[in-house]
Amino acid sequence: MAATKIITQPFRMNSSSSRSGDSKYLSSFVGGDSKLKVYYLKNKSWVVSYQSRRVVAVSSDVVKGKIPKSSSSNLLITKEEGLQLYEDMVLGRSFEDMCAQMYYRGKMFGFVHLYNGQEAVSTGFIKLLKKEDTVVSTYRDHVHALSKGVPARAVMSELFGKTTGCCRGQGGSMHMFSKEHNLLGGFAFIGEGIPIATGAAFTSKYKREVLKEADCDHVTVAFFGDGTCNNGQFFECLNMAALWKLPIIFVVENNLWAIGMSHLRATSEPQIWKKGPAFGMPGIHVDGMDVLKVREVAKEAIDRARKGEGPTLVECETYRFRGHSLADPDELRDPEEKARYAARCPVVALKKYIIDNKLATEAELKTIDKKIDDLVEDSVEFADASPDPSRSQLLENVFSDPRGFGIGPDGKYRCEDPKFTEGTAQV
Ligand SMILES: Cc1ncc(C[n+]2csc(CCOP(=O)(O)OP(=O)(O)O)c2C)c(N)n1
Ligand SMILES: [Mg+2]
Repeated sequence: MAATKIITQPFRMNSSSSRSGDSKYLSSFVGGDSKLKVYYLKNKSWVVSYQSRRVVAVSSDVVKGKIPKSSSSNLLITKEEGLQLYEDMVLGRSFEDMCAQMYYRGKMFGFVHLYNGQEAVSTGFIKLLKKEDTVVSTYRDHVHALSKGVPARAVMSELFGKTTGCCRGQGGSMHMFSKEHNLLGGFAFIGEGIPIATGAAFTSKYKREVLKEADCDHVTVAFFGDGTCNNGQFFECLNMAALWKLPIIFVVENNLWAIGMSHLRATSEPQIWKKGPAFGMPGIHVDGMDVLKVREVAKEAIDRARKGEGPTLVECETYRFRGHSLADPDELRDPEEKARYAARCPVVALKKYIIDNKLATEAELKTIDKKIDDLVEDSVEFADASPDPSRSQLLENVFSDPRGFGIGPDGKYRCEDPKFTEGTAQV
């Protein structure tokens, strides 16, 4: 029997804190081939065969090689594409800056998590999707919703808790949802969206292969953070997606922090992309502060999924420019680290690329800035002027015991009783 070690002293973990802030660890990569042992049933007995299968793992260096340096005829994006990407990223940034203002003015309730700094990931992926494709987000979801086409008015109203919000004001910041735009949330629990996304991808495959809807080539993109990758649902879903070759892209927004926990202290193998090949799918690391690199990687992953070649895991190295939520004073992170990533602002980088390559002029970009400023301002005015939900809406779309909390003995909703909310917050 093994000896039991009795720990009498407080146990201090070797926290590898010396790795904190070192982003070089993410730059190396490996790749290769592996043989897949496949068992199949033939004449009632099991037969083994070996299939050669490529397990791809690349880093952003591969993408870097594809980005032409000078010739404008050789650019990765057209003028129209460049302006579309720029507009979407400026929308994300301006909208979130406005959210901060409105939150501190008391217009929003509960936690509000902003996306500043991470825009290249949302824009790089979602702007390549069709309307029928599905996006699944996290609690940091406003910008994903905007990129997917949910109108700024509907997102802002949702944040204000108004009836004109995309969930009639019942979801709030962490629960953006739009059936019309195939945005399946918004989830407060970390990792909660990953199985939903896997299910959505399964639906597409089922429609195509079982229901014979030949034109159903829809893909799903699931976004989630580095901290979430230590959650079991991540591993379970990688397994299922690879096993069933589902049309899904798992996009890790590795901003190096999970609230106040450094990714490097929390994760035994911090190179998350390596977990793709471990499950038999490509794993890719990309510079998530560069929308053009993200877009190149996204194109390949989406194309693979659409062609029925299965899932991809993409790790985007990014950074959030604000605290975890607007309630976080953000005093834990090293100012030097913050300054290093601030210097790589994805919006500024794209603007420079567009100007340097003469895709558009400063004046053209300013016109977009102005258009977005007006749009965001309009969304606030609209949300502010919109009505609050009625009290009865509180108990709509919930499962409730008719004889219990929801409906009184008189058969009416208890919340219709003016005394219902007495002593609680005004609703
Ligand atoms: C199941 C669950 N456990 C814990 C939490 C508390 N929590 C909220 S955010 C967060 C950190 C998530 O970090 P990451 O996945 O890196 O996403 P980021 O906030 O950096 O975008 C945790 C642990 C939660 N929301 N859900
Ligand atoms: Mg994180």
